[in-house]
Formats: sequence, structure tokens, C-alpha cells
Amino acid sequence: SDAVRVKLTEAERDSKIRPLLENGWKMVEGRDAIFKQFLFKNFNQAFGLMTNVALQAEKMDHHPEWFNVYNKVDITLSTHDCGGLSEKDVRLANFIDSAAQKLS
Ligand code: HBI
Repeated sequence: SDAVRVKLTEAERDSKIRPLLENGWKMVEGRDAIFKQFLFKNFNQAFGLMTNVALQAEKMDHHPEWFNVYNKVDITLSTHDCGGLSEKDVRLANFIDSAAQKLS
């Protein structure tokens, strides 16, 4: 739906983005986006996260910008449809945190 692809308000950022920032996500400099680096024990766990997230992202039609080397996965989330953070980023970020917890 289009309703979840609109930029978050300040009040929504306080209730929905702040908890993510308290859980390891960072605001990206110069861009309305969030970033988190995930560190695993090995490549299998890192790629396990990417596999779970890829299938969910496709279902949501909301795709991460990401970079993997061995046991590390860097993930940036933003919504190009609105040029910033939307509810979709919140939902995907929470899915990613939960998937990462289950793996490690
Ligand atoms: N993924 N992160 C992200 N942001 C978007 O705005 C987006 C997407 N995946 C697909 C998508 N938009 C489609 O709605 C089209 O814009 C391709």
C-alpha cells in the first residue's frame, strides 16, 4: 500500500525510530536513512540473515541496500519512493533485528 511509503512525522520518529537507534541502528549522515552493521561468527550466519531478509524484502516490496564481507553485513534502509524514512523501513528494520537474534 502507498500509506506506508510516506515520510515519517517527527512524532513517529520519536516512537518508532528512536527504539531502533537505541538498538544499534544509526542515522546516516546527509541522508534520511538508517544503518546498522551485523557481526556474526561466520559466513553461514551472515548469509543466513541475508537469505531470510531477502525473502521478506521481496514480500514487502522493500529492499535493503547492503554489503557483505565474510561474517559482516552492513545494511542501509530508506524509502526512495518518498526520499526518506517510512513505516516500511521501521517494519523491515524490526524484522532484521529479530532474524539476526534468532541466528546468533
Ligand atoms: N525498496 N528500500 C526500498 N525503497 C523503495 O522505495 C522501494 C523498494 N523496493 C521496491 C520499490 N520501492 C518499488 O515500489 C518501486 O519503486 C520499484
